[in-house]
Amino acid sequence: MMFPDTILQRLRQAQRIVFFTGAGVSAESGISTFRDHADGLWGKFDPMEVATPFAFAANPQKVWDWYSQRADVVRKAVPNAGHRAIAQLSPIKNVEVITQNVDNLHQAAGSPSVLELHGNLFRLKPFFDKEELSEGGRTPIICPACGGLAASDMVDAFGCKDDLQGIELVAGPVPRCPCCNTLMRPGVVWFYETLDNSVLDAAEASVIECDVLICVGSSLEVQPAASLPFLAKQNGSLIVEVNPQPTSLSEIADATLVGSAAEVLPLLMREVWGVTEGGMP
Ligand code: BV8
Repeated sequence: MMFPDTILQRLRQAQRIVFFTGAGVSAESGISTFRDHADGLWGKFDPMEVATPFAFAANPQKVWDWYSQRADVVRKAVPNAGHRAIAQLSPIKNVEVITQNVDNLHQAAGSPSVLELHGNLFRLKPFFDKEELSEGGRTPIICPACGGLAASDMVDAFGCKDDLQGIELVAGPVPRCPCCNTLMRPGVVWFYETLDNSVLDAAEASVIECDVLICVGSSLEVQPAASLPFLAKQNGSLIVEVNPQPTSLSEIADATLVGSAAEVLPLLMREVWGVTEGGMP
């Protein structure tokens, strides 16, 4: 058995279960993680050059190229047994997925409730560079197509969201909104950008109320996301960690399952809740 009886009991009785996930849950789908061992993304690229609004303002094409290459990898990826195991628990328990990942794989696996703390690769949005607009005191207005703030003399007042059809995160010149000419960017949260308050508030409420938080595949290095599992612990949740490596959470976790998401999560589902690949106990 994976757990002492006391913990097994609490897991089986739990009604509200949060899965807090990081890049490690998608590693076995062929998507690079950021910080672990040499082939992590931040071992090859400087996040300050590809994952901040300043980097995009300075060189939008370089940032767009980096993200469109990542998007190509994600488009070819499929959910692994770890994503599927989490999705299979949803029909029998109140499960919330809170992810730092931007790859849409939890949704693709069938998880019905996913909070994306750092946005989503495939949701583009307008880039608004305040400096651009302040020159010459042009009055900004909200673009009717992309919702960005655009200089009044640059907006097609008859524009609409449909005009953005076909604009995707693919290799090529950085696209612009056809109605206001604003550059488009990936809908992810970069360093030095605040998370969407409504998403963060929902995530905090969820971890405070949950009976169990299962932390899968995160180094817990990035704030404010990394504080959430600790907030759950402070509020009396049972904490289980799934990771081949120890993290700062390991010291306070009630159980640490050393191993990969695709190996451990199906075992966890079967042993604790009797859920198998077929999805039913
Ligand atoms: C912000 C973009 C306010 C999307 C990313 C304190 C409080 C507040 C802010 C800060 C603070 N201290 C510092 C900051 C600033 C900064 C920060 O946290 N910096 C850190 C690095 C020091 N935070 C921010 O800027 C955040 N915004 O706070 O706004 C503000 C405003 C202005 C000025 C200051 C503050 C925004 C953070 C979001 C950044 N965006 N990415 C994208 O391109 O993907 S971060 C990036 O890291 C990804 O989103 C990623 O999801 C995230 C976290 O990484 P992990 O998911 O944990 O992945 P990692 O590779 O690190 O670890 C993988 C783990 O998996 C490992 O443990 C490994 O052992 C394990 N593993 C490997 N294989 C497997 C496995 N596990 C299971 N199975 C396997 N097979």
